[in-house]
Amino acid sequence: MLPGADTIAAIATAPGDGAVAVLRISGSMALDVFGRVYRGAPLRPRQQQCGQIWAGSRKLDDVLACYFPGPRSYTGEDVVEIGCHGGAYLTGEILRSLLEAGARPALPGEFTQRAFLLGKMDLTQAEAVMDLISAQGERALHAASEQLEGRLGRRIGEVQEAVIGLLAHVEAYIDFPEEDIDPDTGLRLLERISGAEKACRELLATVATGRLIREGVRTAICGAPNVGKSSLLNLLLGQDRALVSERPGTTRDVIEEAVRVGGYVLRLADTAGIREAEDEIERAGIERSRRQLERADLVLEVLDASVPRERQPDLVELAGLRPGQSTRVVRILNKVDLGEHPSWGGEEAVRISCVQETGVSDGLEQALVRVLGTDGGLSGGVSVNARHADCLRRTLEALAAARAALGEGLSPEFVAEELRAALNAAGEILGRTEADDILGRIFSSFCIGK
Ligand SMILES: Nc1nc2c(ncn2[C@@H]2O[C@H](COP(=O)(O)OP(=O)(O)OP(=O)(O)O)[C@@H](O)[C@H]2O)c(=O)[nH]1
Ligand SMILES: [Mg+2]
Repeated sequence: MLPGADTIAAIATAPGDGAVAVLRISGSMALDVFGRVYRGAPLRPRQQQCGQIWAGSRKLDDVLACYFPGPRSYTGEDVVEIGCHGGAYLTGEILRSLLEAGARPALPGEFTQRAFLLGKMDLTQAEAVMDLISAQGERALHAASEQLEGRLGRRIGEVQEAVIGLLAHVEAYIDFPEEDIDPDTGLRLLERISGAEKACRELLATVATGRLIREGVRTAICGAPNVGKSSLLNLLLGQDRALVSERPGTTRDVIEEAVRVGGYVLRLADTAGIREAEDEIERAGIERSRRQLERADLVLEVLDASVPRERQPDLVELAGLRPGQSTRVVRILNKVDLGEHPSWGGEEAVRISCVQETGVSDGLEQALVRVLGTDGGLSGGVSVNARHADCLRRTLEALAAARAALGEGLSPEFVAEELRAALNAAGEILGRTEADDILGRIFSSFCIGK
């Protein structure tokens, strides 16, 4: 449905009781709907006014209300926001009175959808609104606010501009069929295609980091029995969550908890110590450890520093974890309070003691940030999600095809077709395709009479 066709209303704050709550009305009838339930100081644009909400002859609440005339509002339509007391029943009653006054209940995300449809934001910014709301850690918040601010949109816009420029050139040759693309121009076009490909590749390289930031880092605490895995989980959590005992084989089931470290959210999984177990239940637990290990983004490999190195199998020996696979591994030597066995000398590892609570904030957390923060992309404040990555891959395929067509000396129509496909795929990221307005852009910006 087109924006403006009807007026929507919803409770904008989280369900439940709170000091205050906010309801929102958006649409061409927003002011009328509100006027039917409101008695108080007349609303003036972007100024809060005091008044009351009434359901017929029943006063519901004293409220503060603010009117944002479109297009200078969140959705781009006329919007009224009502700040009321935050009871779940009360807000429900106010919403009911708004619906009776002619609004319809908003669908999930509909305010933001309208903002997108009315051109207040591109699709990456609309997605960022959701990311911002669901952010659990500092990095997720930072990435979402950068995206909301339009950083990713601008990078995609630059790719689009480059492709539109290329297309303009190629289309000019189509208009003069007697001319082939001369080799010099061909070379310059190839270079510009490579430039656009490079920009896409750089963005695509941020997808792994983007997922870690948005969804949290799946982190498995693994190692041999009794090395202190559960103790480490408890220490990171700041509470006695997992059972700890001096008996090897204590943990059987996987225990999962989330913790914030260095701005990341780690989804920690404490696992059963891996060894050749006789006991069937322990074997089942160890099987689960292996599964956690396989799907983890990050493995905290715990070893016992007080035991000679040759008697402490590492994860490669224990579980066949091959170094160099994409999983990041942080090696931890625990129990340094018992004295580190000389055979560990020179071993690159984070040294901690779960009993004395040393080495975590100064050593482990820094190591985690180092290993998680090494992916590119974060520095530019941009990281793409899976949807963006899919569009970028298709953009790259089309650009490669355009490059091949140009290189093989195919007619300009073929090159133009691939470039248009690239433009559409990149445009999907922003929720729009530029195909329709290419012509206008070409003739206004490109001098055809060379
Ligand atoms: N001295 C010392 N003992 C520790 C340290 N960390 C853990 N322990 C002890 O080591 C024993 C095993 O600790 P857990 O945390 O249960 O070890 P785990 O790796 O989870 O063991 P499983 O679940 O059996 O695989 C317990 O008696 C802990 O108190 C440490 O830093 N120093
Ligand atoms: Mg344990």
